[in-house]
Amino acid sequence: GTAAPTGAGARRSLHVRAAQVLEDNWTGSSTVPSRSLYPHQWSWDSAFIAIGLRHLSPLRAQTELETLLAAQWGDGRIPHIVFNPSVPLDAYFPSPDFWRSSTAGRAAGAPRTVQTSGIVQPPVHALAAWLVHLADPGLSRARGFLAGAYPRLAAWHRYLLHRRDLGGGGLASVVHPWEQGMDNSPCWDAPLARVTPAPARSFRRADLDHGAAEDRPTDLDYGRYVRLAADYRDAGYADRTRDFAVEDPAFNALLIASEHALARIAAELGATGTARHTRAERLTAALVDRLWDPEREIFLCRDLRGGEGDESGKGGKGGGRDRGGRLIPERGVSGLVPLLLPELPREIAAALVRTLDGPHFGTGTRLVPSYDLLGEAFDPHRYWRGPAWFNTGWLLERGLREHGEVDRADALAEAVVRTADASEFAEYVDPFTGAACGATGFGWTAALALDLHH
Ligand code: 9WN
Repeated sequence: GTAAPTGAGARRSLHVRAAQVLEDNWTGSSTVPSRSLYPHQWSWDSAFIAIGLRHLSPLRAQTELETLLAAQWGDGRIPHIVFNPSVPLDAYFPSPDFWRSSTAGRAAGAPRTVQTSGIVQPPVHALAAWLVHLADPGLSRARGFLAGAYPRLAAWHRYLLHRRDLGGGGLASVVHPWEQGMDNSPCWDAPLARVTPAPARSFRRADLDHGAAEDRPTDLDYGRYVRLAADYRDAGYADRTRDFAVEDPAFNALLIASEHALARIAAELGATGTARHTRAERLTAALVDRLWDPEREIFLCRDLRGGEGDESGKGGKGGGRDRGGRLIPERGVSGLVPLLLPELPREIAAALVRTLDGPHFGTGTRLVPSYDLLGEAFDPHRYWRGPAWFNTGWLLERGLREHGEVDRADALAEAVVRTADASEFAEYVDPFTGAACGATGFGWTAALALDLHH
């Protein structure tokens, strides 16, 4: 093809274009993932966005996280959406009148003044706060940024490690696929199949006003998402006795990485972080013990409610059922994300790199797909069932670098930056061609390309 511009000119223009996306999506106190599809503040989006924003404005990056933390619930949960009251109710579904956080979430300590959802998203926040601090420690100290964030981040981790340890093995569970952030990943198909969908006429999907139906989850998926969320709401957002409970490798790896970051934050504030580092090491051991599949050489999800009198309960050798529930025999990109962890056993890190390069994720791709190329459910355009996403690319780049795979990390960084720019900062892309899918001008795509470009 035609030679792409190289050198300082190209570098500057990518920087300018990415900065423009983040400027366009900035509301004054936070950044929306997309002006069209997602016109509110999303939890893990904000964490990734802050990581890029710190290169443009450390103050805006700090503010982004502070706005999110201000919507924290009394029980420690950080909601997955903080609603913007000036956006019309029908612009996004489910809207505040569905979640009813300030009434249904009262027992769990939902804030009174701001409307939020009642579920959570992956805990990237302490990691983001630490990286944002490092971008301008002087400003951070002057504003008391870490001192303000620390107790909230600590309460967030406490919530996940206590209220969400539904399997009793030390890991946090998600109670809805939206919590894990890879909504329609085939990893969720089996646990979701047990959920009776809410009738299609009982809700209206606003996402189809902006996104192509064949690139989005199906109506049947939505019926199940709605049922699960409504049941959780109707139980006052109490975490005991959820029918859907899954231990996910990426969610837990991010919790562990954030626990390490929280240890560094504590040390910066003059306390000792040792206990947190030790806990992170213990959690890493639990992750390996409960979710590692040595034959497939990837981490799997554990369906805590699966396997009871269920034929597929035999999935995998022994299915790991002695530890409660069963492992879901599907390869999702989530199972590669633990590469991020510094104290992962050497042989496991090496196995993950093999899987990343091999036929399930590597062969013929430009960026890492969200799901197994050889899996029956693989679809290069449908959301989390195959397309490549930029946040997982960023996490895997970090993991490769962490484990000394410098050449692979450099190549992935380059591919992420080029594909982000060429796709107009798409939400996700065809993993083979890099063709844009979903929204363009997507927040974390711009932010993370900016971060890797630096
Ligand atoms: C539901 C905002 C979010 C991301 C998720 C992504 C998508 C929402 C949706 O958009 O989920 O939370 O409406 O599909 O799957 O990872 O945080 O960008």
